[in-house]
Amino acid sequence: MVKYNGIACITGASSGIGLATAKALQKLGYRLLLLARRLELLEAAKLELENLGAKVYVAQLDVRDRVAVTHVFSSLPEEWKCIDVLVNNAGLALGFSKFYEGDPEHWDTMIDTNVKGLLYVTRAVSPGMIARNSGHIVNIGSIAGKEVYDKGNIYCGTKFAVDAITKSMRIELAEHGIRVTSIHPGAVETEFSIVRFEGDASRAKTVYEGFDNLLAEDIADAIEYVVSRKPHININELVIMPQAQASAGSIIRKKV
Ligand code: NDP
Ligand code: 8X3
Repeated sequence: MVKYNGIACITGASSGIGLATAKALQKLGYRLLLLARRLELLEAAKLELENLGAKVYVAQLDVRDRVAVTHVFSSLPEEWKCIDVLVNNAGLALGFSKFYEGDPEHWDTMIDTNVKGLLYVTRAVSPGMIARNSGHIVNIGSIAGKEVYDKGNIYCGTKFAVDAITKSMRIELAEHGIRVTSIHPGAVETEFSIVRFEGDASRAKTVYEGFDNLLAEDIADAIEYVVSRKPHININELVIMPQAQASAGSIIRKKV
Protein backbone atom coordinates (compact mmCIF):
# COMPACT_ATOMS: atom_id res chain seq x y z
CA MET A 1 0.00 0.00 0.00
CA VAL A 2 1.20 3.54 -0.76
CA LYS A 3 2.25 5.34 2.42
CA TYR A 4 1.48 9.04 2.73
CA ASN A 5 3.69 10.67 5.30
CA GLY A 6 1.96 14.02 5.41
CA ILE A 7 -0.26 15.49 8.08
CA ALA A 8 -4.03 15.12 8.05
CA CYS A 9 -6.03 17.50 10.24
CA ILE A 10 -9.55 16.36 11.15
CA THR A 11 -12.05 18.57 12.95
CA GLY A 12 -14.71 16.86 15.04
CA ALA A 13 -12.42 13.85 15.50
CA SER A 14 -13.81 12.86 18.90
CA SER A 15 -16.62 10.68 17.53
CA GLY A 16 -18.50 9.38 14.50
CA ILE A 17 -17.22 10.14 11.02
CA GLY A 18 -14.27 12.19 12.26
CA LEU A 19 -12.94 9.43 14.51
CA ALA A 20 -13.44 6.79 11.81
CA THR A 21 -11.62 9.05 9.33
CA ALA A 22 -8.68 9.35 11.72
CA LYS A 23 -8.41 5.56 11.77
CA ALA A 24 -8.68 5.30 7.98
CA LEU A 25 -6.06 7.97 7.32
CA GLN A 26 -3.75 6.41 9.91
CA LYS A 27 -3.82 3.24 7.79
CA LEU A 28 -2.72 5.34 4.80
CA GLY A 29 0.26 6.52 6.84
CA TYR A 30 -0.78 10.08 7.66
CA ARG A 31 0.24 11.79 10.88
CA LEU A 32 -2.95 12.94 12.56
CA LEU A 33 -3.85 16.33 13.97
CA LEU A 34 -7.15 15.78 15.76
CA LEU A 35 -9.41 18.58 16.99
CA ALA A 36 -12.70 18.72 18.91
CA ARG A 37 -14.14 20.13 22.12
CA ARG A 38 -14.10 16.87 24.13
CA LEU A 39 -10.41 16.56 24.90
CA GLU A 40 -10.80 13.34 26.92
CA LEU A 41 -12.20 11.56 23.84
CA LEU A 42 -9.37 12.90 21.69
CA GLU A 43 -6.83 11.67 24.26
CA ALA A 44 -8.43 8.20 24.19
CA ALA A 45 -8.31 8.17 20.38
CA LYS A 46 -4.67 9.27 20.47
CA LEU A 47 -3.78 6.37 22.74
CA GLU A 48 -5.60 3.87 20.54
CA LEU A 49 -4.03 5.22 17.34
CA GLU A 50 -0.55 5.40 18.84
CA ASN A 51 -0.86 1.74 19.78
CA LEU A 52 -1.31 1.12 16.05
CA GLY A 53 1.90 3.04 15.35
CA ALA A 54 0.38 6.43 14.46
CA LYS A 55 1.84 9.83 15.25
CA VAL A 56 -0.95 11.91 16.75
CA TYR A 57 -1.32 15.45 18.06
CA VAL A 58 -4.57 16.48 19.71
CA ALA A 59 -5.91 19.87 20.72
CA GLN A 60 -9.16 21.02 22.23
CA LEU A 61 -10.94 23.35 19.86
CA ASP A 62 -14.39 24.82 19.51
CA VAL A 63 -14.47 25.75 15.83
CA ARG A 64 -17.01 28.51 16.58
CA ASP A 65 -14.33 30.43 18.46
CA ARG A 66 -12.43 32.38 15.80
CA VAL A 67 -9.69 33.52 18.18
CA ALA A 68 -9.17 29.97 19.43
CA VAL A 69 -9.00 28.64 15.86
CA THR A 70 -6.28 31.12 14.97
CA HIS A 71 -4.43 30.34 18.20
CA VAL A 72 -4.54 26.54 17.79
CA PHE A 73 -3.02 26.63 14.32
CA SER A 74 -0.48 29.39 14.98
CA SER A 75 0.79 27.68 18.14
CA LEU A 76 1.28 24.22 16.66
CA PRO A 77 4.76 22.77 17.11
CA GLU A 78 6.86 23.39 13.99
CA GLU A 79 6.69 19.73 12.91
CA TRP A 80 2.86 19.85 12.93
CA LYS A 81 2.39 23.06 10.95
CA CYS A 82 2.43 21.73 7.37
CA ILE A 83 -1.06 20.32 6.95
CA ASP A 84 -1.51 18.31 3.76
CA VAL A 85 -5.12 17.16 4.19
CA LEU A 86 -7.82 19.09 6.03
CA VAL A 87 -11.08 17.28 6.75
CA ASN A 88 -13.69 19.84 7.80
CA ASN A 89 -16.01 17.43 9.57
CA ALA A 90 -17.08 19.19 12.80
CA GLY A 91 -20.78 19.83 12.57
CA LEU A 92 -24.20 19.15 13.97
CA ALA A 93 -27.94 19.48 13.69
CA LEU A 94 -29.93 20.77 16.65
CA GLY A 95 -33.66 20.34 16.90
CA PHE A 96 -36.26 19.03 14.47
CA SER A 97 -39.18 21.39 14.16
CA LYS A 98 -40.87 23.73 11.71
CA PHE A 99 -38.73 26.84 11.29
CA TYR A 100 -41.52 29.02 12.72
CA GLU A 101 -41.35 26.99 15.93
CA GLY A 102 -37.56 26.64 15.90
CA ASP A 103 -35.14 27.77 18.58
CA PRO A 104 -32.91 30.64 17.36
CA GLU A 105 -30.18 29.44 19.77
CA HIS A 106 -30.11 26.21 17.75
CA TRP A 107 -29.86 28.18 14.52
CA ASP A 108 -26.93 30.20 15.83
CA THR A 109 -25.10 27.06 16.94
CA MET A 110 -25.60 25.29 13.61
CA ILE A 111 -24.61 28.31 11.53
CA ASP A 112 -21.63 29.11 13.76
CA THR A 113 -20.37 25.52 13.70
CA ASN A 114 -21.22 24.16 10.27
CA VAL A 115 -20.55 27.30 8.24
CA LYS A 116 -18.46 29.81 10.18
CA GLY A 117 -16.36 27.15 11.94
CA LEU A 118 -15.52 25.52 8.63
CA LEU A 119 -14.54 28.93 7.25
CA TYR A 120 -12.37 29.88 10.23
CA VAL A 121 -10.46 26.59 10.11
CA THR A 122 -9.98 26.72 6.35
CA ARG A 123 -8.88 30.37 6.53
CA ALA A 124 -6.22 29.35 9.05
CA VAL A 125 -4.98 26.28 7.17
CA SER A 126 -5.22 27.19 3.47
CA PRO A 127 -2.44 29.85 3.32
CA GLY A 128 0.12 27.14 4.23
CA MET A 129 -1.24 24.91 1.47
CA ILE A 130 -1.06 27.83 -0.98
CA ALA A 131 2.55 28.53 0.02
CA ARG A 132 3.47 24.86 -0.60
CA ASN A 133 1.34 24.69 -3.75
CA SER A 134 -0.33 21.49 -2.59
CA GLY A 135 -2.99 20.18 -0.27
CA HIS A 136 -6.43 18.66 -0.13
CA ILE A 137 -9.50 20.03 1.64
CA VAL A 138 -12.38 17.64 2.23
CA ASN A 139 -15.60 19.27 3.45
CA ILE A 140 -18.32 17.12 4.98
CA GLY A 141 -21.62 18.34 3.61
CA SER A 142 -24.77 16.23 3.68
CA ILE A 143 -27.67 15.03 1.58
CA ALA A 144 -29.31 17.89 3.53
CA GLY A 145 -27.09 20.20 1.47
CA LYS A 146 -28.46 18.75 -1.75
CA GLU A 147 -32.16 18.39 -0.91
CA VAL A 148 -34.31 20.06 1.72
CA TYR A 149 -36.70 18.04 3.83
CA ASP A 150 -39.53 18.90 6.21
CA LYS A 151 -38.07 20.26 9.48
CA GLY A 152 -34.57 20.24 8.02
CA ASN A 153 -34.73 24.02 7.37
CA ILE A 154 -31.72 25.69 9.04
CA TYR A 155 -29.55 22.56 9.13
CA CYS A 156 -30.23 22.14 5.40
CA GLY A 157 -29.35 25.81 4.92
CA THR A 158 -25.97 25.34 6.58
CA LYS A 159 -25.18 22.30 4.45
CA PHE A 160 -26.28 24.04 1.23
CA ALA A 161 -23.83 26.74 2.30
CA VAL A 162 -21.09 24.13 2.75
CA ASP A 163 -21.80 22.88 -0.78
CA ALA A 164 -21.58 26.39 -2.28
CA ILE A 165 -18.51 27.34 -0.27
CA THR A 166 -16.78 24.12 -1.30
CA LYS A 167 -17.38 24.91 -4.97
CA SER A 168 -15.96 28.42 -4.50
CA MET A 169 -12.94 27.03 -2.68
CA ARG A 170 -12.29 24.60 -5.52
CA ILE A 171 -12.35 27.42 -8.09
CA GLU A 172 -10.13 29.71 -6.03
CA LEU A 173 -7.62 27.06 -4.94
CA ALA A 174 -7.18 25.18 -8.22
CA GLU A 175 -4.41 27.51 -9.41
CA HIS A 176 -2.55 26.77 -6.17
CA GLY A 177 -2.44 23.03 -6.78
CA ILE A 178 -4.98 22.32 -4.03
CA ARG A 179 -7.72 19.73 -4.34
CA VAL A 180 -11.15 20.39 -2.85
CA THR A 181 -13.78 17.71 -2.33
CA SER A 182 -17.17 17.57 -0.68
CA ILE A 183 -18.69 14.40 0.72
CA HIS A 184 -22.46 14.36 1.17
CA PRO A 185 -23.72 11.43 3.26
CA GLY A 186 -27.26 10.32 3.89
CA ALA A 187 -28.18 8.69 7.21
CA VAL A 188 -25.11 7.59 9.16
CA GLU A 189 -25.60 6.21 12.67
CA THR A 190 -23.23 8.19 14.90
CA GLU A 191 -23.87 10.58 17.79
CA PHE A 192 -25.53 12.89 15.24
CA SER A 193 -29.16 12.18 16.13
CA ILE A 194 -28.45 12.01 19.88
CA VAL A 195 -27.03 15.52 19.56
CA ARG A 196 -29.93 16.64 17.36
CA PHE A 197 -32.45 15.41 19.94
CA GLU A 198 -30.39 16.85 22.81
CA GLY A 199 -29.45 13.58 24.49
CA ASP A 200 -32.67 11.63 23.82
CA ALA A 201 -30.98 8.37 22.76
CA SER A 202 -34.20 6.39 22.37
CA ARG A 203 -35.65 8.97 19.98
CA ALA A 204 -32.33 9.03 18.13
CA LYS A 205 -32.46 5.25 17.75
CA THR A 206 -35.78 5.47 15.86
CA VAL A 207 -34.08 7.41 13.05
CA TYR A 208 -32.11 4.29 12.11
CA GLU A 209 -34.79 1.65 12.69
CA GLY A 210 -35.84 -0.81 10.00
CA PHE A 211 -33.11 -0.23 7.41
CA ASP A 212 -29.39 -0.59 6.99
CA ASN A 213 -28.04 2.88 7.69
CA LEU A 214 -24.54 3.94 6.74
CA LEU A 215 -21.71 3.54 9.24
CA ALA A 216 -19.08 6.15 10.03
CA GLU A 217 -16.54 3.74 8.50
CA ASP A 218 -18.38 3.88 5.16
CA ILE A 219 -17.79 7.62 4.97
CA ALA A 220 -14.20 7.28 6.21
CA ASP A 221 -13.67 4.76 3.44
CA ALA A 222 -14.81 7.35 0.88
CA ILE A 223 -12.51 9.98 2.36
CA GLU A 224 -9.63 7.50 2.21
CA TYR A 225 -10.52 6.97 -1.46
CA VAL A 226 -10.60 10.65 -2.44
CA VAL A 227 -7.35 11.59 -0.70
CA SER A 228 -5.46 8.63 -2.13
CA ARG A 229 -6.17 9.37 -5.82
CA LYS A 230 -3.22 10.36 -8.01
CA PRO A 231 -2.44 14.07 -7.50
CA HIS A 232 -3.83 15.10 -10.91
CA ILE A 233 -7.27 13.71 -9.98
CA ASN A 234 -9.80 15.72 -7.96
CA ILE A 235 -12.97 13.95 -6.88
CA ASN A 236 -15.23 17.00 -6.76
CA GLU A 237 -18.02 15.47 -4.73
CA LEU A 238 -19.58 12.24 -3.59
CA VAL A 239 -23.19 11.78 -2.50
CA ILE A 240 -23.33 8.57 -0.46
CA MET A 241 -26.64 7.11 0.64
CA PRO A 242 -27.93 3.96 2.27
CA GLN A 243 -29.48 1.79 -0.44
CA ALA A 244 -32.83 2.13 1.36
CA GLN A 245 -32.67 5.95 1.39
CA ALA A 246 -33.41 7.06 -2.16
CA SER A 247 -33.68 10.73 -1.17
CA ALA A 248 -33.30 12.81 1.97
CA GLY A 249 -36.87 12.31 3.14
CA SER A 250 -37.57 8.84 1.76
CA ILE A 251 -36.41 5.75 3.62
CA ILE A 252 -37.75 2.26 2.94
CA ARG A 253 -38.09 0.65 6.37
CA LYS A 254 -38.71 -3.05 6.97
CA LYS A 255 -41.81 -3.72 9.05
CA VAL A 256 -40.97 -5.19 12.47
P1 NDP B 1 -21.10 13.10 15.66
O1 NDP B 1 -22.02 13.86 16.54
O2 NDP B 1 -20.77 11.71 16.03
O3 NDP B 1 -19.74 13.90 15.47
C1 NDP B 1 -19.72 15.30 15.36
C2 NDP B 1 -18.33 15.78 15.66
O4 NDP B 1 -18.30 17.21 15.51
C3 NDP B 1 -17.90 15.45 17.08
O5 NDP B 1 -16.59 14.98 17.07
C4 NDP B 1 -18.00 16.79 17.80
O6 NDP B 1 -16.97 16.85 18.78
C5 NDP B 1 -17.69 17.76 16.65
N1 NDP B 1 -18.15 19.10 16.92
C6 NDP B 1 -19.43 19.52 17.06
N2 NDP B 1 -19.45 20.83 17.35
C7 NDP B 1 -18.16 21.23 17.39
C8 NDP B 1 -17.52 22.47 17.66
N3 NDP B 1 -18.23 23.58 17.94
N4 NDP B 1 -16.17 22.54 17.60
C9 NDP B 1 -15.46 21.43 17.33
N5 NDP B 1 -15.99 20.23 17.08
C10 NDP B 1 -17.33 20.14 17.11
O7 NDP B 1 -21.78 13.14 14.22
P2 NDP B 1 -21.23 12.73 12.77
O8 NDP B 1 -19.96 12.03 12.85
O9 NDP B 1 -22.36 12.09 12.09
O10 NDP B 1 -21.05 14.19 12.12
C11 NDP B 1 -19.88 14.57 11.43
C12 NDP B 1 -20.28 15.47 10.27
O11 NDP B 1 -21.04 14.70 9.34
C13 NDP B 1 -21.13 16.66 10.64
O12 NDP B 1 -20.68 17.77 9.89
C14 NDP B 1 -22.53 16.26 10.18
O13 NDP B 1 -23.32 17.36 9.87
C15 NDP B 1 -22.18 15.44 8.97
N6 NDP B 1 -23.21 14.51 8.50
C16 NDP B 1 -23.70 13.53 9.33
C17 NDP B 1 -24.65 12.65 8.85
C18 NDP B 1 -25.27 11.62 9.71
O14 NDP B 1 -26.35 11.08 9.33
N7 NDP B 1 -24.67 11.25 10.84
C19 NDP B 1 -25.11 12.70 7.45
C20 NDP B 1 -24.54 13.78 6.69
C21 NDP B 1 -23.60 14.62 7.19
P3 NDP B 1 -17.10 17.54 20.22
O15 NDP B 1 -18.52 17.39 20.66
O16 NDP B 1 -16.11 16.77 21.05
O17 NDP B 1 -16.68 18.95 19.98
C1 8X3 C 1 -27.45 14.36 8.23
C2 8X3 C 1 -28.40 13.63 7.36
O1 8X3 C 1 -30.81 13.53 6.54
O2 8X3 C 1 -30.45 13.85 8.92
O3 8X3 C 1 -26.82 15.37 7.55
O4 8X3 C 1 -30.05 15.63 7.38
S1 8X3 C 1 -29.98 14.21 7.56
